[in-house]
Amino acid sequence: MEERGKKRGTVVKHTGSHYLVSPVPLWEPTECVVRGRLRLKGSKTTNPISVGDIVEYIPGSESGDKGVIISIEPRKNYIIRKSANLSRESHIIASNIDTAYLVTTIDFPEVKPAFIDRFLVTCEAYRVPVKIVLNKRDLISGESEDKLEYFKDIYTKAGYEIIETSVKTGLNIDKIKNECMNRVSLFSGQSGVGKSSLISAMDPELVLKTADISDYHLQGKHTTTFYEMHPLSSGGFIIDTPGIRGFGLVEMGKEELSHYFPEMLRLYEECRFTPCTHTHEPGCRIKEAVERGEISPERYFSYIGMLEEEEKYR
Ligand SMILES: Nc1nc2c(ncn2[C@@H]2O[C@H](COP(=O)(O)OP(=O)(O)OP(=O)(O)O)[C@@H](O)[C@H]2O)c(=O)[nH]1
Ligand SMILES: [Mg+2]
Ligand SMILES: [Zn+2]
Repeated sequence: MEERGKKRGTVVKHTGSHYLVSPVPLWEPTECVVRGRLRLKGSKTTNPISVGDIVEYIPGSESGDKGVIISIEPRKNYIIRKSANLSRESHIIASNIDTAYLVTTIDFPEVKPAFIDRFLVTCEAYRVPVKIVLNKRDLISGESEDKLEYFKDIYTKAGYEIIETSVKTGLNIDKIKNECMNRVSLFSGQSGVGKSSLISAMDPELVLKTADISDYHLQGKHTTTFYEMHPLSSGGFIIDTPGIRGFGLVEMGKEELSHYFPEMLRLYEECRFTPCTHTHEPGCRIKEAVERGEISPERYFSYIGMLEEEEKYR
């Protein structure tokens, strides 16, 4: 096939049937399909191409033909998950990310540690720098203040930065906005935590669809339905994503898993036997650290949960 008029661009939206590609940093999205041969090469993922991918493409014609994506450049990093633990198929959330912001809340909705930890482990495994955004700070009072302090203690001890935000009061919106300048940032997390609201608050030119969480289930309603990159008027690009229902880990070796818990990796060399799974081995430094409170028991339980899952499903 002739490759005349070939361009290099970034995938900025995935709608299921087609992609929008823009020659970023220029913002000129054009609709593209994937060349058949390329599709076949895509291994076990439901989407061989994701938002954030840098591709070569032949733009569409004036007469209305769609453009064609002809190749993908190797990824700097990406975030991948399984929709369910038993599922064989995995899904790439986004690729080539400078910072992933894992948006979460204490209440409304309540986000489970298993979800947070699987997301964080995946970021470590696929080399994605990640920060935790604790949104809806304005809703936290009374008993929830204790839950917040507890949460902060767990994740700062683990080595993660936590940014408390509120779209309602504007808390730390400017801080995130400044951080996102001239970079590619991903906003991900469960439905209803306020990803689209945060992005809209950062840039008055972006008005993304948002919706109240349901009164009955106190869960989000999956308002954002596409993976989409938006240009910030202050420079840089932000990827908004649909709320994630279940975050299943993509296969990892049992020995490898603890390397993706930064607080465990730090002590790994001090275990008497290596490789050590930090479960039954004598002289395990990690277990000692949990007993002494240097590693939070919640994170250790999460680790054990993932380890057992690896055994069950592989
Ligand atoms: N009180 C309060 N409400 C917020 C805050 N941020 C977002 N919300 C509300 O939370 C609800 C859900 O916000 P969205 O931005 O749609 O959430 P999302 O994470 O994009 O959800 P999905 O697109 O479904 O994944 C909306 O009613 C927002 O107005 C906040 O900081 N404080
Ligand atoms: Mg949304
Ligand atoms: Zn050990």
